[in-house]
Amino acid sequence: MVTAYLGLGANLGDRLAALCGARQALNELSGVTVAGSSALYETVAVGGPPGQDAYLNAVLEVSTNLSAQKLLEHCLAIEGRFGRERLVHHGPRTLDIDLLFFADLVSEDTDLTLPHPRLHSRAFVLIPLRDLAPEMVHPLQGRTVRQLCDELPCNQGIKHFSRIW
Ligand code: PH2
Ligand code: MG
Ligand code: MG
Repeated sequence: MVTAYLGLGANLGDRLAALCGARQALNELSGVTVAGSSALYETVAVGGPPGQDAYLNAVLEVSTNLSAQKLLEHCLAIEGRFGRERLVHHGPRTLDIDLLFFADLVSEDTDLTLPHPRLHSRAFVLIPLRDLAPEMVHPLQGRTVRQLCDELPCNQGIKHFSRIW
């Protein structure tokens, strides 16, 4: 069994239903158990077209005996079930599920870069990740999630939304 961390985000449609539904769908996969959930955060959209609605973001910890590639395939399929369309780069989305860490695996596959290539600079990922894994060391940055959070420029539009979901 391997511990992996998944970043969830939605800024289109019923955001809370999408995040809750994604967590349930992940837990129902054979070979995947959801072992922890961060709080929910409402976050200002980073990148993409201007004027987008705010995101709900969260991070899940999963235990899995699947490969990183298989887990990614399941994540993409679940995004599809929740109506994900890929029209505009960083455009609004009903559900995004990103592989952040897969144990301490480092991979530069074109379709699966691990750790997620932007996680160390994104407050909307690091702050929920810190709820679950503050002492996890980023294998390329050589710093803990807590340290990476402390190095972020001041609060980049991240609001605590709810602990329970
Ligand atoms: N995801 C993106 C681009 N921008 N901004 C926020 N606040 N939250 C996200 O999850 C997010 C984003 C690409 O996946
Ligand atoms: Mg993403
Ligand atoms: Mg994605």
